Amino acid sequence: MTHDTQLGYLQGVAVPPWGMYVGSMSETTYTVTGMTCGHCATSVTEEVSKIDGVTDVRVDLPTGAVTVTGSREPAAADIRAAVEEAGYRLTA
Ligand SMILES: [Cu+2]
Repeated sequence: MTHDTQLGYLQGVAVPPWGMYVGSMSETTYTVTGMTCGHCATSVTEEVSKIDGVTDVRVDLPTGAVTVTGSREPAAADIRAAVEEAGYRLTA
């Protein structure tokens, strides 16, 4: 059916809205141990957000995954220091 084919084509070429950031933004995921609740996540988010160049921090509490977005990849030592300042630890 012609209509379905055209729709499929349009979906196939759709560009995700975040595509424009590729190449200029860096996203790195770290794993933090010791976070047990929303306050923990907020503490880590606040400390990591202070790092120069960091524009966004997302914390997934169940897995401890902390995704850091920035204008460049932050130094692992900076992330580690910020996490420890908040009272938690970065794995490996
Ligand atoms: Cu907590």
